[in-house]
Amino acid sequence: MGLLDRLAGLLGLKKKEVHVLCLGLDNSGKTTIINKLKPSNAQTQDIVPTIGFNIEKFKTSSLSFTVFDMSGQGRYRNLWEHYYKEGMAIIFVVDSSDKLRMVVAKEELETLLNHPDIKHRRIPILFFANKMDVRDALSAVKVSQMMLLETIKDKPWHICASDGLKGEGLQEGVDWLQDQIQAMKI
Ligand SMILES: Nc1nc2c(ncn2[C@@H]2O[C@H](COP(=O)(O)OP(=O)(O)O)[C@@H](O)[C@H]2O)c(=O)[nH]1
Ligand SMILES: [Mg+2]
Repeated sequence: MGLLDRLAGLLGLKKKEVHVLCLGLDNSGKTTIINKLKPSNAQTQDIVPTIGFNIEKFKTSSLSFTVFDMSGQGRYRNLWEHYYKEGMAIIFVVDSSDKLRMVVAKEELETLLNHPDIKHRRIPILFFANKMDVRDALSAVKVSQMMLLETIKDKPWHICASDGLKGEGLQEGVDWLQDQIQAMKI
């Protein structure tokens, strides 16, 4: 059973589909986290093997996920921005152990929040302060300060410390996201 089974089941009853975007820099732990979350009945869709732009897609009866790296000096930006419109919830993964690249992650977040397809929508954003197991990793509070999350006023957001390898912290995040999606009354 994946951690999302309960959420997928709940939405399946309503016959609704929710599209979740999972974003973050490469190496932040997106693939690891998503694999932990994947419901047992998930079907992997077209994994586009574009060189330098890695996108993963999978789908259950009621949830569909698109996962991609916001890296590559924006070279692939127009490819990934294409997916913003359909996103109804965002999971943004940050590597808490990589202080240098957190500045880049912060800039990518800023660009995301200012995008016309995101800016005026109340999309819930779940942040994972991932790799909390690494020595010297920043705490979720510190990550939230570095990423200037308090400046996000017009969207519900939440941050959880996570260990993608062990799966720790993921359920708390998914529970929050589930509440947000339920509140969306879709
Ligand atoms: N120590 C530690 N390593 C992690 C964690 N999550 C992912 N990793 C490792 O970080 C690397 C990048 O992970 P991956 O999921 O491929 O990142 P992606 O590029 O964002 O999809 C891999 O070697 C993972 O095993 C974590 O919570 N703690
Ligand atoms: Mg990946």
